[in-house]
Amino acid sequence: MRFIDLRSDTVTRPTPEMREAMASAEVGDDVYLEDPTVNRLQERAAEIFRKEAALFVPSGTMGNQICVKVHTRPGQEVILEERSHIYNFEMAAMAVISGTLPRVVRGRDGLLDWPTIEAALSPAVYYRAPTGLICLENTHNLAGGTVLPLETAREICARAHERGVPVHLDGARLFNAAVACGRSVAELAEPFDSVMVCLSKGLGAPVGSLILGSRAFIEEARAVRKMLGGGMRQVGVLAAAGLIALEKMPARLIEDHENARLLARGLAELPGLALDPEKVQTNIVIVDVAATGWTAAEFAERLRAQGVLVGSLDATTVRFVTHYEVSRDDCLTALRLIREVLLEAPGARAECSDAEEGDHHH
Ligand code: TLP
Repeated sequence: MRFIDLRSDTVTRPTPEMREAMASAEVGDDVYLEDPTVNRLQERAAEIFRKEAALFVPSGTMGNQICVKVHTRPGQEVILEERSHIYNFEMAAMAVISGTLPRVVRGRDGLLDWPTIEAALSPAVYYRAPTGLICLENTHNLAGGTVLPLETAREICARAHERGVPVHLDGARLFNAAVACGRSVAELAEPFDSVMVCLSKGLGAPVGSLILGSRAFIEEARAVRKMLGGGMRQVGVLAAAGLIALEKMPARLIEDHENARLLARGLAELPGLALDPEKVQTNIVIVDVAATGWTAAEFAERLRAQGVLVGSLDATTVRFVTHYEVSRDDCLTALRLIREVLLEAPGARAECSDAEEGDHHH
């Protein structure tokens, strides 16, 4: 069976063009700084993002954690959003690797603003752990791919800098944000001291992320990458795919956003599924399935049996992510299959019998 895989944009496989570029990539030992393809990728990325320097890293997680480590010292606090990836899905690395304490705050749709952050800053008294860093996420994954407005990012960074606090951007899907708000990634990255961006999500590269910042920052980051075991040798084979991801793939992300909106509008009409399709800005759709009477895992299991893969985030929510291996037709097929699957849902049956009895108190 061919699966329609909506679990994540991380599942995308390299395009034929990437495969060719990988096969013919010029390589050298990148720990000696001698891999020409890696050097080209990093220079090109620095140009595109208008930052002084860039560093190729094995994963988004390592990229984020290198940045946390370079910006902070042990015993400091890091302010981040309650549902942020760095806090939820990176194995407490900020505590283990950097000795820092997360101070989480809640943002509307995952998006923080300065007043919320200001209230969480440590007062400058000797018995409180100082705030060493603020981390933002754009797009915000668990809040449903929401886009952080550039004005908000500018204000947060300007105010944080007045207080001497650096700001890191988890921009795993910054290209999606750029497409959605009609800005360049350079503009979206500008206010931040460091940015991590993934090549292996919607951009389709098989492996790899980049971190961007000042030359001095990237020099320190390279040392931390080595410490974590992320110094790679003839990694130009991956950078070759990364270059194509960077140059060619952003232009088609708009399709993923259109497909996500199509999916969201269709899902919103199905019984038992709760979501606001108006809130879908990029390639992520998060749906509450509680009213189906199934858990998210049970719902995902039923869909799998029909050839549709989705991810369950917690007991009642599932995530759909569009990407270049899912077409508009696939989305329509998925909607049809989901509609059929929902006919079996205990919640849907309850709705029918309630309606028959004219009983609506549920
Ligand atoms: N996100 C993955 C899962 O880990 C949840 C996904 O399928 O979306 N920042 C953000 C905002 C991310 O969404 C992810 C990956 C990362 C960082 C980490 O990237 P990797 O997986 O390369 O370590």
